[in-house]
Amino acid sequence: MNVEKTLVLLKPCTVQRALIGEIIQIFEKKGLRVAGLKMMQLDDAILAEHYAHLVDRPFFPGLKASMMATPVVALALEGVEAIEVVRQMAGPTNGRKALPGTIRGDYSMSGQQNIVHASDGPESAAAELRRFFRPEEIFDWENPLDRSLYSDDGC
Ligand code: IDP
Ligand code: MG
Repeated sequence: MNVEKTLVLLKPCTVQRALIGEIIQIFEKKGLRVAGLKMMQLDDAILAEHYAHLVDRPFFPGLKASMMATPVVALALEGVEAIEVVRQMAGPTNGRKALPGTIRGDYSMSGQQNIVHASDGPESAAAELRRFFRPEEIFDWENPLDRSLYSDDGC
């Protein structure tokens, strides 16, 4: 049973548009478990690390400013194959290209102000969870409803 944890950031555009609760509810309704949750103000250092693959792009200063405009909400979400499930739920980067039914497709008209960050694979999920959470801020809790979320073998 491939239970994974993945990192989601609710971006400042989401905080400003008062969509924090609505977006968290989408993940909860899907059956993803909230294993960690915190609000935090990002700075230059953490964004240079988090978006290291984009530091040389012309839009990087604007991206950084947009990610520091307000605090973000960081979520550690858990579930079977959670990393891929959450990426599918987020949809493609550009909200104008993302299909309706995805979070970006339903809530974003932008390639930058696109509501959520979601880890894109097992290595990045592990690194990003370490970047945004201390170990004691991520919780493993018993959920009796797991039996109605999954089959006995996790299917
Ligand atoms: P992802 O968030 O779908 O994984 P990445 O390519 O990793 O997409 O880019 C990280 C973030 O950088 C995007 O979510 C978006 O906010 C921003 N971004 C990506 N491409 C552009 C662009 O061309 N212009 C402005 N911002 C961009
Ligand atoms: Mg990415």
